[in-house]
Amino acid sequence: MSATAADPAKRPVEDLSPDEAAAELARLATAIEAANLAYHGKDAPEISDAAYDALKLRNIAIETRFPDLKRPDSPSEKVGASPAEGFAQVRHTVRMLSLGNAFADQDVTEFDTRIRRYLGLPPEAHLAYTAEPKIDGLSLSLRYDDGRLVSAATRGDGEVGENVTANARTITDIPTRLEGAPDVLEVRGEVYMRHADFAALNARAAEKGEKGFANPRNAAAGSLRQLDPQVTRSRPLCFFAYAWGEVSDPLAETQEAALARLAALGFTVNPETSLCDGPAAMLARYREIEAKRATLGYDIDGVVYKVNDLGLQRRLGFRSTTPRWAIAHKFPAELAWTRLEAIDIQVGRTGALSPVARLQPVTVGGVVVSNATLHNEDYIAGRDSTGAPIREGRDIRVGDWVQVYRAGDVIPKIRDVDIARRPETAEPYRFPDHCPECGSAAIREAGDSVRRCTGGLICPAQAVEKLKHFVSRAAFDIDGLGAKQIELFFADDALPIREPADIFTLEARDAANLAKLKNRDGFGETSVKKLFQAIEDKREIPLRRLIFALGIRHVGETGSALLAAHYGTWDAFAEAMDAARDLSGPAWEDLTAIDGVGTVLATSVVTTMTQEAERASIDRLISQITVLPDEGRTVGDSPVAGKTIVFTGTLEKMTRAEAKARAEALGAKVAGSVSAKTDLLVAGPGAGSKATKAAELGIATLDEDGWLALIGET
Ligand code: 5U1
Repeated sequence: MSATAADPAKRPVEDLSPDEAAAELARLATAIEAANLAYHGKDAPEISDAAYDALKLRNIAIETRFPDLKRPDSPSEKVGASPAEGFAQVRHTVRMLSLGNAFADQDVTEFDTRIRRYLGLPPEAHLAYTAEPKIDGLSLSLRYDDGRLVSAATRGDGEVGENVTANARTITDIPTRLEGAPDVLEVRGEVYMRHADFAALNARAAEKGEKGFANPRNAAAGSLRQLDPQVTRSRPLCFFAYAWGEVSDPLAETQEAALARLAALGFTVNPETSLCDGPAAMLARYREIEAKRATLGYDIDGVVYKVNDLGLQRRLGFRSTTPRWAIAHKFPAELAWTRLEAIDIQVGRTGALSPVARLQPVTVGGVVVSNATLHNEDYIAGRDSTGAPIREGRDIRVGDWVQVYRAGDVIPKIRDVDIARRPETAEPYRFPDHCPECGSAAIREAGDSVRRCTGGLICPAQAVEKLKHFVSRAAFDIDGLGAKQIELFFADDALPIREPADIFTLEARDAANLAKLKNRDGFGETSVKKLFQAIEDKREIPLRRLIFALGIRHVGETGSALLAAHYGTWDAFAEAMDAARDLSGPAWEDLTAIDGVGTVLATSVVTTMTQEAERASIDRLISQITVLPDEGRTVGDSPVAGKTIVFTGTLEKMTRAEAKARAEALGAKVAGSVSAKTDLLVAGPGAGSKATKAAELGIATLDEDGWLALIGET
């Protein structure tokens, strides 16, 4: 008989009765034992890695729900089993944002000024902010449907995180049921470990002869990202709630009241949170929290300010990954001295040669640092890009004692050098003028602070970095084909991926190669099938993603979106780039007239698209895929996507900056003057010559209410 929904082996864990769960745990123990024996004992796996992981995860999920039924021979207690592949992915319904940073007091006053300017508020208007400690932990999003915790996900890249639901359920600060919550509620906050708990955990590890964690943040992250929730349960994790994602009913009208609501629902919110009525009060609060930092009992790395009024937060909206209405005011960087052992050169996807300092390992603010960026050759030589001295002109040499600093999560940097301790034998560093990867000349163009390899596609370092970019999240985003796999395939002579087109011929080449991929390390029949399917799923790709994926220098996500919105289809784009080679022709003029496309971006995209070898490689890719025409930036069906809009006159319901940002977020292009290319004029009171010109040209004109109705904001 085939398995059905009534078969306990197929039923969701939530639906199992205790008797069924006990039977299921027995079946899983036998199946996992058999798989272990085949894998370790006989060296002949009988099931795929993915199937093995599924059995282990199901076993853990049942044990978490029925801890009393855990068997003495529980497979989750066995050591030496194959590590599971990892966590399932969760796509956040509302993106998890990061925060812009302020370091100096002035950055905070400028933050307030920017907000007032954006909202059109005069300096004397009252504008309140919340100030709360920035916890140095791990962001987590908790989803509650009808008051039941249904999912917990790490931040990941903001769009897709890891499913750590079973682990989150073991944290006592995280309620699994809520009374009186909206039907859908995503609560966001930080998982962290208190200093005392961290010290005790490391002491226990030391007693057992195990390696401890470097700091409480690592301990929290390592404990939450455990495949076995029993391990998480044994770790003393805490959680502060400070934000929310999707909600079916608004929580409150202010940040302060929303936090109070979260507290009433059973979450812990930080008791140091307070309301400040402007930058002076914010800075005073920052100093108070900084003074208390050492006595809080947990790590914080700054203070977060948020506009208190949630209506204003909505109006302020977001830049690409950070909200305009919040900022993190970081505590000063942490410093340490160590010896510079070597300078290595890394070659990036655009050929940039980046110097990396290899350091004698040193603890900086609780983290062991052994690498730091040295920026570029001028920085090493002790001058800035204009030739003016930095560090009073002191250069950096291998063998020197250097001062390392790190602030938050950023890559550690070298701040200074101690000339008095310089070994006599230390020589000035000679920056390579040839690529260390392919030997091609590395040249520095006038006005560029970076030296670049001229090897283009023949440079393996550039090619592999380009491929990593190609498969990255904002580009083709191919499941199961990340940076690590790209490196493996790039180095593989039997089934190589050396350029993007190779990804899409992989399955056919594998078939011709007697389907050997499934026998490769790290692959099995199922994972190969999955990979081929994931590649197949991306054979159709929107134009803006494709342009971004090509990894053309100076063409980021915004530039790609502008180009895609302007040209609409791949053929139109490619033809226009060919024609734009003539710098005095109309195609070049049209390209550089796109609002947001400067000559630097334009030169870069035309050069890449018309360089013979690059273009041949791109054409090979195009022959493998289907490029979907552009459909607007974030809202594909927005009526203004791809349209050129001009705003004129006084807007009363939003400022000009807001209107522009809104239109651009919907995929429109906002121009400063009316021309034959204008699709729509939005005219407020006092509109003058632009309205007259639009009327002459027969361009559609709306007032502010009409505009808001058009974009669905009435
Ligand atoms: N206290 C606090 N930390 N923190 C971190 N609030 C806060 N808000 C954040 C982040 C990333 O993000 C908001 C944009 C929701």
